[in-house]
Amino acid sequence: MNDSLTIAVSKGRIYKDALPLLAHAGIVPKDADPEASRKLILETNLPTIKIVIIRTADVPTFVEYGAADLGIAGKDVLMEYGGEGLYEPLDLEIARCRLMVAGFPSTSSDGCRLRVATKYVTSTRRYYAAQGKQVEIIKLYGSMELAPIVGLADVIVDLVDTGNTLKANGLLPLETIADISSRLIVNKASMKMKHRQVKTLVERMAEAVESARL
Ligand code: PRT
Ligand code: MG
Repeated sequence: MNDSLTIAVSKGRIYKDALPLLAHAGIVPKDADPEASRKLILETNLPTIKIVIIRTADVPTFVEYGAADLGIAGKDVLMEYGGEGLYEPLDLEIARCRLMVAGFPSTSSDGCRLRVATKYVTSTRRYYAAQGKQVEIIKLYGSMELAPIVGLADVIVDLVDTGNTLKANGLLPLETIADISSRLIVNKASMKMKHRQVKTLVERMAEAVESARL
């Protein structure tokens, strides 16, 4: 049986924050900087472990379909992806932020349906539905902050960390939908077929999270 493991990670902040945890688990990529090397498959110091570099939103897809055994993805991405196709055994406590409703200080929909611009369509619909509110959701792929300014939407739903991006555009955080951090996810078949390797890796990553907390 094939005893190698492939781990899917997105470049950018998740990769950067995941490196120390992976190192603690004994995994060190040979090309430490995917931004510089442009490689999509990174060999590591361990011949049985490789890392594939993919877009954040594609990580759950790669893992669900078994193109990667494990992955690291933001809870925001996992909530949007949904489904029962993955295991999520560990909160890595990295790349933390909040999924928030934001807008101008005195936002009201004047009795009309609230218009919400976001790339998080599923989470947004679920959030308002839980309050019994029907809203009009406008799907955007970026620059959400612009939407209330140009009158495209009343509010936005987006990730907020320091709040500086909102502030720079005259917007305020209004409501928190969810606290976000990145999670280790595992393909269901790999969890069975490569149980020993996966379990060892999850345990080591859990130790790394624990010691990062101290
Ligand atoms: O950039 P790309 O299109 O490739 O994909 P991506 O934007 O999804 O990747 P990346 O690396 O930007 O984000 C990956 C993951 O990091 C997200 O899925 C989150 O789980 C997590 N994360 C943590 C964040 C932030 N913090 C964050 N602040 N992702 C994005 N932001 C953005 C936010 O969208 C807003 O534009 O930063 C801005 C707000 O930051 P503040 O500090 O100004 O509030
Ligand atoms: Mg980005």
